Parts: sequence; structure tokens; C-alpha cells
Amino acid sequence: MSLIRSVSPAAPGDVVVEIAEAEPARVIEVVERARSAQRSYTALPPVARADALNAAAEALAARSGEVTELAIREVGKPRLEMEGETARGVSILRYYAQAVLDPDGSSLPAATGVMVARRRPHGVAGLITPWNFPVAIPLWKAAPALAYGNAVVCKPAPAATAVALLLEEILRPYLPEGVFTVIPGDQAAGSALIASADAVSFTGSVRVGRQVVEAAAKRGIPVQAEMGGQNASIVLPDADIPRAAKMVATAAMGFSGQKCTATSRVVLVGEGDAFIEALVAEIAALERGNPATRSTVIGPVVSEAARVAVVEAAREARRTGGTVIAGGAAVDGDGYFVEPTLIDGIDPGSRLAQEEIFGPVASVLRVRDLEEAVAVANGVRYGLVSSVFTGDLGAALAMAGRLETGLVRTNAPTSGVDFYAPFGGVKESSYGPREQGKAAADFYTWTQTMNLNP
Ligand code: UN1
Repeated sequence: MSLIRSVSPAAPGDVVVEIAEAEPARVIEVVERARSAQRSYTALPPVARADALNAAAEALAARSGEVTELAIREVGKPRLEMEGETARGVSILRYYAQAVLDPDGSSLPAATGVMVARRRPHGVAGLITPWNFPVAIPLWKAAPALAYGNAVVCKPAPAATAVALLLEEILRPYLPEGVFTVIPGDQAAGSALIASADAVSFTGSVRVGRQVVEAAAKRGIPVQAEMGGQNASIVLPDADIPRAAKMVATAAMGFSGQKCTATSRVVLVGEGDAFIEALVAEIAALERGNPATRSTVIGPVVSEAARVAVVEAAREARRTGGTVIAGGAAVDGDGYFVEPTLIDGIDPGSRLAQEEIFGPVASVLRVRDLEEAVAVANGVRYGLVSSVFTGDLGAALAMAGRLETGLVRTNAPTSGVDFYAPFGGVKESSYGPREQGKAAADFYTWTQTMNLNP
């Protein structure tokens, strides 16, 4: 039996949890138990389901300090950001507690009698969640799944196992036995979950996401996958430079760039030297170090491999004719710390400007005009978020219509999403229906059309 182990990225000698992996047979057993629990759960009066989710939200609110501390320790997310994420988790639960009582279908004109189309739950939703939003992502999947009447089995990324188990401990008392279960595990457990659940929602890398989609499609079950990004912040010549530089710096480097919504490419229209100077200064001003310290913006990266990837990226940039204008080196010491790294002078088609490195690395790409900015921004296989920085809302609107990303923002960072709005990308960033907001109902339910004749 293999062990799932997570260590603190700021101090890798600190083992946060070590626990036996759920064997495939055990996963299937948990899913079967969830399936029978779901039948009575979905038969509860809707108000009882809303009350349960509300109570779960308040329980999380009451223990938010503990959740935040554990997450800082387990994934190295800086305190201020992690506090915000835990609070977001509480809001998500409250929001979906109310969504239980939303209209759950529509009435249609009928030749005879009454015709209605109503939403029905799938049964057991299998969730495969990443480590980088250890509270928000499990909850933005689990809360709508539960609200719309499904049972949930969640397999978190090994690096966020302890936080997921704490969430389970907090939420479980408010839900019928077997309706919400967390299974520690890695690939084998994930495969067993996909092989037995009734719907699968995944967030993680493109490589794994594709396998998840294929395996689910083979079984003919609904699947959604939210994968990588290579997000551009496009800076127009009339942008408010100090404000834009601050936002791009945090969007690229906050939480060490470990978000699929992070800015990885800064597309500069026109000359742009003043912006670069401001950006380099803003990056240098971001406080680095212990994620438990309130003022820290850049803590460690999640693993030694993640640190090596950043250093390698800087090396590759130099080798291919680019210039490293900030950072580029690992930081000595115990934890997985690496300098925030900004690269200039590489080709938009180069690997560094095309692939997601998932660390504090961004490249500056200079373009002549808006036309070229759109072409460069769209010239990747991803399509999650783009931001346009300009004082001209007309220009921003015109660009927004041409950007191939699921989210477009103006004078705002690429990172940070609103849990009540649809979230997801196009191209290789996402597969399947949108997550979050009321859009989540489209994924967690199927529609039954009923014609009732007297
Ligand atoms: C955010 O930017 O607030 O894994 C959320 C990720 C994304 C979530 C980003 N799915 O980074």
C-alpha cells in the first residue's frame, strides 16, 4: 500500500500529513456507498438541503482560522491570499445553499396537458482537485454538486491532502452519512473514481486533464476539465502605467504564479520601456519569504521540481537570445524558494512563451500595434484569461471581442475569479461546460422533459 505524503514547501522537513492511499477497491466502495446515500439525500425537502449547506458554511466560517493556517503550511500560499480564499469558500457554500431553492426547470407550451423540463442530479460527482486552491476549488465543485442533489467523492492532489481532509471533517456532520467523502490518493485512486462516478469534474494540468476526459468519455459520463493557461496582459500605450504595473506584477508573481489564471505573457504595444521599468520595480517591491507572514506576497513554489522549472526557464531564455531582466535564480535555504523571474526579448513562438511553467515566470513580448497584440495573445494553444490595460474603453471592447479566452478583463489582473460568474476557457484550457455561478447547474444536472396529460 503506498503512502500519500505532503510536506510544507516553506520547510520541506515538516511533514504535514502521511496517510495510506485509498486503494482502487476502496474508492469503488466509497462511490457505491455515496450512490446509495444520494438516493435519500436527493429525496430530502429542498429546504433541508439548503439548511445543511448553510450550516456547513457557518461551520467553515467558525473554523476558518484553522483552515487558513493548515493551507499556508501545506501549500505555502501567503497568508493574506489564503485568508481571502477561505472566506471565498464560505461565500461559495452560502451562495449554493440559496441556489438549492432556485427554479429548477421551465414550463413549455404544450399541445395538451403540461410540459415541463426539469433538472435531475447525476448521482455521484467525482471531483479531482488541484493543490493550488486547496479550499476554493474543492468547494466550487462540491457545493453546486451537493446543491443540485448529487453526492460527492473528492480526490484531492496529494500536495493538498491535509486541507481536503480537514474540509471533510468540517462539512460532514451537516450532511447525511456517505454524501461527502474525501479519498486520499494519486493516479490509481483518480482512475478508480473516474471508472465508478456518474460525472467527473477535474482541475489540473492539460496532460492529466486529457486523460481524464478520454477515460470519462469512454464510459459516456459527463466530464468537465479546467486545465492550463498562458494568459496575456496586454498593455496599450495609453495605459495608466503605475496602476497597470502593480496589477501585472501581482497577477504574474502572487502566490509564485501558481494559478492557471496567472499572467505569463506581458504583451506590450509600442515602445513600452517606461512600463517595463515600472513592472521590474513593482516586482522587486513584492515582499518575499515566509508565507505565514502577513505582508508576504511571494512564498515558496510547491516542490523542488517546480523550483528547477523556473531556473531552467531562465537558462533557456538566455540560451535562446532572451534577457532575464529580473530574478532567474533559486533562493538558498531550506524551502522551495525561487526569485520572481521576468524575461525579455524572446520570440512569441518560443517554448517559454507557449507553455505553462506554473511558477513565478513571465515574458515580455513587444508588438507594434493592436492587430499584432491580438495575434500574439491568441497565438497559443490555451485560452483561459486575458487582461487589457488601457484608458480607452472603446479599444478594450474592440479587443475583447477578438480575444480567444473564456475571460477577458480590463484594467484588472488576470488572476482572481468571481464565484458567482461562469468560469472556464476555450481551446486547450478547458473541456465541457463552465464551472461556478448558476452555470454549474448545467454540469451537475441532466434535463428531463415531462409531458403530463390528464
Ligand atoms: C483565481 O484566480 O482566483 O487552478 C482562481 C487555478 C484556477 C483557479 C484560479 N482554476 O489556478
